[in-house]
Amino acid sequence: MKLDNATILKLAEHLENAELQAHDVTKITDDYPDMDWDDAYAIQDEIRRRKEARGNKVAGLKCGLTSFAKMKQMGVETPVFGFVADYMSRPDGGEIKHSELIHPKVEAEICIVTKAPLKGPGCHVGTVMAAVDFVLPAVEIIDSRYRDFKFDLKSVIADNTSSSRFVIGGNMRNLDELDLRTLGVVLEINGEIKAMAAGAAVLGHPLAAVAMLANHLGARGQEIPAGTFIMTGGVTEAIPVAKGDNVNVRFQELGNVSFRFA
Ligand code: 0L1
Ligand code: MG
Repeated sequence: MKLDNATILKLAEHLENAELQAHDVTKITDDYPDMDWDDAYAIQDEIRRRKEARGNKVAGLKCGLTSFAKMKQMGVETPVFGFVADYMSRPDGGEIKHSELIHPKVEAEICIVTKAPLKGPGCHVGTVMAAVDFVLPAVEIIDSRYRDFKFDLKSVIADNTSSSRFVIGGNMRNLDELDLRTLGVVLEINGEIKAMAAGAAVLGHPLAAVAMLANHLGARGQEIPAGTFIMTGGVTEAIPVAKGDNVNVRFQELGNVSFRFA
């Protein structure tokens, strides 16, 4: 690690305040160009600790930048990992206050809940398949705290991978009823199709993202517990949204997820 503990704490407070007060900041690597990957995840861990100390719960884990479309959109080649907290959840069919966010974008995600722990190294799609309890659809609302969504990977990891809101659909399915690679997704805003893709857009198979997450945590002496909700990453590029927009995502076999920006 390149940053001392006091700097980790200061940067976590700085980024979490930007999230909670909905204001943007410049990317932290501008001021700390030597920070490394461990520093970035240590800042994210401190943000998680701050939320838990305030009484919030971790509601799930997320993989980000896992689709070829998103990697291209953001000019990166490596997935990142973060978490979503309970207060970020909004109901299917409900409203999200645009004024509570900086410059939100939406992305459609194939999600799972685990029924057994997953611990890397050595996890792969087959290991993950054995640990999946059920599959369900969700839409993530990302909201980078960085001005104009301009960041590098270390900055975005420290910023908890732009987590801000998520909406889970109510239709769960067993994995053996689905082929996640060919599962189609159509993202509409105000009735207009903005993006579409199939599950294979996520690293060839959405569960490959979960395997990467398990291996990433395993390298840090951690595991994915049974009963964990995991978002495998946007299948398409993320689409910016404005106040008043109606979002509807059609997931083949998994139903629709819809909500409105009020
Ligand atoms: O969930 C995501 O893919 C977000 C990753 C962070 C980068 C971004 O804000 O697009
Ligand atoms: Mg995402």
